[in-house]
Amino acid sequence: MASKKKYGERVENFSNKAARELLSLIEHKKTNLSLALDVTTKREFLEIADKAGPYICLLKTHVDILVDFDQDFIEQLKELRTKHEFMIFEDRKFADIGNTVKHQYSKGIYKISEWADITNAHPLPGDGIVSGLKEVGLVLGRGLLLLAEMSSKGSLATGAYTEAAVEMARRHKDFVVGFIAGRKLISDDDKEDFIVMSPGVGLDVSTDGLGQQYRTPRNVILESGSDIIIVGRGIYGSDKDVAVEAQRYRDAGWKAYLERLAN
Ligand code: S5P
Repeated sequence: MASKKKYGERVENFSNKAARELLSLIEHKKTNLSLALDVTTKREFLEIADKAGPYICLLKTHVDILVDFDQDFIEQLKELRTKHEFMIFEDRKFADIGNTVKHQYSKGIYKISEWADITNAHPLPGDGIVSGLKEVGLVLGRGLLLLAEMSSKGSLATGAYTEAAVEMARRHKDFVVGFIAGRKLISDDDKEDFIVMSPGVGLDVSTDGLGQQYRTPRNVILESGSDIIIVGRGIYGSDKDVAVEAQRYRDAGWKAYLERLAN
């Protein structure tokens, strides 16, 4: 069952700083849209982020695809974050043992923990991955999502694997704030709450030729009980007016949420 609670009412369900901030932001900005900005140059990235900024709650990055990544990119990203009031989610998909991911999260050239409010990890290696990331991120007020399901065709993250991801999250509620999944994974319960973010959202096409599978905001938010729609090429793809499309997805996501509350 989808949650009937407003985003703002769910803040108290979380001790995690990033989760509390995100739910408050969604409530007051009235958007459950996350932009997945997978472009490969700083210039394109910053231009699109500036145009879409007013309509999103969360900007999802893949900083390792930028050909000209540098510290200036991070400074400009932070400026946009303040200007438009969105949070940042580095979609790093950590997948190694705790000791390794700890370094990957805080060190190297990207120093993800310094600027990303939220990041994510595959539960595949077991609890150590969460413990390692938590050692770095919790004191900084960061939050983690576990990839409990994937939107791509043939994904192996199903059934018992997905259930094990939920159990893992339950053991680390201070740091794991939710899931990447196509649907709400736990039944409504006043005592526990997780934020579900769903990628593979598009209004115009159903696939991308490389295994991605698209569903509509209505399907994801209203019918499947997810909380945040993650949209990429549907907004910045070729011939798209970024501001117009961002507004269109923002409106569709919010309408589906309002319908869910009213149902
Ligand atoms: O299962 C997943 C998980 C993620 S995080 N499927 C996904 O597509 N993603 C990410 O969402 C993917 O890495 C990409 O950044 C975004 C979808 O982009 P789009 O252009 O297909 O909307």
